[in-house]
Formats: sequence, structure tokens, C-alpha cells
Amino acid sequence: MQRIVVLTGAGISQESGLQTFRGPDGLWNNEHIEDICTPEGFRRDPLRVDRFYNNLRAGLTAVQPNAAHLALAGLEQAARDGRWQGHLTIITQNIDDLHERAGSHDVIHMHGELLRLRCTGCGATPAWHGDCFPDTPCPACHGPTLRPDIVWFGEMPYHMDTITQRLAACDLFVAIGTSGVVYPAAGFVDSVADHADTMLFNLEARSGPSPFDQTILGPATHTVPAWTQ
Ligand code: BJW
Repeated sequence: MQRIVVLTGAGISQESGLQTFRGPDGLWNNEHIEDICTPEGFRRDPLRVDRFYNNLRAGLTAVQPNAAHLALAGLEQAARDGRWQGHLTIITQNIDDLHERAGSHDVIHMHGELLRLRCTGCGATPAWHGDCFPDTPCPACHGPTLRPDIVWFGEMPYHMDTITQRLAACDLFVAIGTSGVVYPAAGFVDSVADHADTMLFNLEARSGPSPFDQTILGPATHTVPAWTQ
């Protein structure tokens, strides 16, 4: 039985019409990261942070999963149907829901989800329904303690125990559409190097020596379906 772990980044959703974070057309060209993606930024100006994420939420409703998301969902389905003797885990850094909309089930959102909120009081993660901060109380504990369910810089990514177990057990690690600058995700490839083959699917080559065994360059909607089929 083959165990594959796929790590996805913003590049897999780029051809659906969502902006990546870095690069010439990146989301962060117009924002100071520390104003948005830190707990301090949210404490200073929750409405500004809310506005930023509401724009992303509006964009998300207008886009669809692309051929790369669908190819990964197809691989998971092949395992369920017994057409492929393997198991696929998707660890995504993305806060969009395009893997789920493509039909993937085993998806770990290590940086949270745009369409959820998190209560800093009781830990509930209610679905977002157009709420705004700090006016909307938590539906579970009624405290004024909701925030976006997003992992900001300096915060611990989610599900690290499960992620560590899946990485330790995989035979193939595949990264798709990620710049490899944000840790701990950027270190996953090194953590599996002694027991798994590693592949990177990205639009462009990274500078410097690559930690991956194999790099496949090109748009994910072409390269990923060609790999899974
Ligand atoms: C295509 C394509 C196409 C385009 N086809 N490809 C100094 C050294 C080392 C670490 C640190 C340090 N100082 C601080 C840290 C830690 C920090 C960190 O890594 N900082 C670095 C920036 C230096 N990390 C953290 O704080 C994390 N927490 C943490 O470390 O906790 C402690 C800990 C200790 C031990 C164990 C575990 C934890 C938390 C990180 C939280 C990241 N959150 C964000 C924001 C959420 C969303 C939002 O607010 O809007 O998550 S940051 C942002 O970057 C987002 C992404 O998930 C993440 C990664 O970006 P991604 O996906 O790689 O996108 P891009 O844009 O960078 O790249 C896209 C790529 O796709 C490009 O390469 C393109 O070429 C390619 N592409 N189109 C294929 N069609």
C-alpha cells in the first residue's frame, strides 16, 4: 500500500482565480503582513483585518476547483474504489475550501479556514455567516471572543500531531504550488527525506539547491493531472 502525503499551497488555487500571497501579483503587495497576519494586528484593528478577509471570502464564492484539485480528489476516490492500493492525505496551507469542493475528504487545514471563525474563549469553530468583530458573540459561549479561524504568524499551526504521524508514515511526499518560505510546512520535505521520495510541482524553480528529489515545473492544472492519471 502506497502512502502519499500532498502538501498544497496557494499556487494550486491560482488557476481557479485566487491570488497567491507572494510574487508580483501577490495578495501581500498591497498590505503590510504584520497589520493583517498577526494576533497583534487583529488586536490593533479588528475591523481592518475583518475587511481583508471579507474580500477574500467574496472572492472565494466566485471561483471553482480546478483540474489540479479535481485530480487529487480523483486519486482519493481511486483508493476508495479499490482502483489504487494506496492512501492520500492532503495537508493544505490554503484557507480556501477548493479541495473539499473538488471532492477530497482527507484534508488537513494546517493554517485554518476562511469560512470558519474561532472562539478564543471556548475553542468553538462556528461557520462564518457574515459576522463581524467584535459585535457578534460566540454562538457556543456567547463571549465577545470570535476571530477568524486562521493561523497567523507566531501561532502554532493546527493538527501538528496528525501531520507528524502522516509524514512519518509516508512513502511519497509531494508539494504543490508553495514557495517553501513559511515554516513549519517548509521543513516537511527535510523531515521525510530519510524514508520517502519527494516531488515538487511548482510554476517556477526555487532559487538555490532543491531539497526535493524531483521538480516538475509548469501550471498545476497541467502537471498534477498528468501525474495522477
Ligand atoms: C504555482 C502556480 C500554478 C503560482 N501552478 N504553482 C525565521 C526563520 C524560520 C521561521 C521563522 C522565522 N521567523 C518566524 C518564523 C516562523 C514563521 C515563518 O515561517 N516565517 C517565515 C515567513 C520566515 N511561521 C509561523 O509563525 C508559523 N507558526 C510557527 O512557526 O509556530 C511555531 C512552531 C514551532 C514548531 C512546530 C510548529 C510550529 C505560522 C505560519 C502561519 C502562516 N499563515 C499564512 C496566512 C494565512 C492566510 C492569510 O492571513 O491571508 O498562511 S502566511 C501565508 O503563507 C499563508 C500561506 O498558507 C503561507 C504559505 O504561502 P504559500 O502557499 O507557499 O504561497 P506563496 O504565495 O508564498 O507561493 C505560491 C507558490 O505557488 C509560488 O512558488 C508560485 O511559483 C507557485 N505558483 N501559480 C503551480 N498555477
